Amino acid sequence: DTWRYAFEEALEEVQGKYAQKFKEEIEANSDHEVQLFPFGTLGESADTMEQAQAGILQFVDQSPGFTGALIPEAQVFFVPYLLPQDQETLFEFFRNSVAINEMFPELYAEQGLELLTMFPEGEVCMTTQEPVRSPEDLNEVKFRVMTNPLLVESYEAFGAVPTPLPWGEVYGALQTGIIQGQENPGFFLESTKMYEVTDVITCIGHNNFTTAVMANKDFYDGLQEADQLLIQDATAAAFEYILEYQQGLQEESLDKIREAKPEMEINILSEEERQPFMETATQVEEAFIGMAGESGQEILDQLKQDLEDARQATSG
Ligand code: 6CS
Repeated sequence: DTWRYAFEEALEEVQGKYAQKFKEEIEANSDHEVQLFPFGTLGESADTMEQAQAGILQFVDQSPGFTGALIPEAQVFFVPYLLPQDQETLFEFFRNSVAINEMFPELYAEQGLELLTMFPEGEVCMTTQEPVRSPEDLNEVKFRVMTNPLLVESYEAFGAVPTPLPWGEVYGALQTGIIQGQENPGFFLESTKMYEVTDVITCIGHNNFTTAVMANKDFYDGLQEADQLLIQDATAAAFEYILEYQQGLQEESLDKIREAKPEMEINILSEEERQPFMETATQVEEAFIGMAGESGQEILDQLKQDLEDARQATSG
């Protein structure tokens, strides 16, 4: 039989690399076939999520950036400066987080989804037309964010005019000037040629792009135990593969951008310059609790504990 798996990026981008490895593992260890549907083949992220919930797709990769309405708690990944910048700590966190591995699966299950894994895709940087050295520089900048209410809060707190859009509209909206900025991890800025339609990259260390892979729950629950194990093993293998794949990827991607467009301005803000952006974290955290309630608070507390544990484990 054939299992259908959709993701939000191209085949050679991070989600695609993960999906290819998952497919390879499943097919090497069983008679099942996995058919991959990269971004654009089945619509936007909101469309593929509906298809996964309806059981038309067996697997889907959807980022919390688009899961806000469905699972408000998943917006926790948009509290700025929550995730560590240090890659070793970050990976340790994703491997062992109780919030991710035990709490989120229950919330996804309520939406008919079996959460298989979450993984990071790289530090998120802004691309804009003008340099950004402080929140004042974002004043009146129409800044595209994923369709996620907390991300809107966050960019409002950063001083911008947040404009939620699905991914497919971003390049054109920058080109025509409907928006003047957007954010994404380094590899994606390079592969989607954001440097063709913006002139400045600004990294303020506020986030790492998190994504989630899930299965339709009825499909998953209906499988024999051997097939569930097969899926779990393939998930674990692809997870380790994708972390390895990302070693050094951010720097390489920024270098490729410099090569493709030497006049691109790339600014990594100093600790001092980051300060006013960092100060928005409390306010955005409060907004998160407002949106996700008690269960959001529990997730946030656990996540902070998990981050502390990851820091301890990787220190020294
Ligand atoms: O910004 C977005 O909408 C897209 N960014 C990434 C890195 N992956 C998929 C998502 O749709």
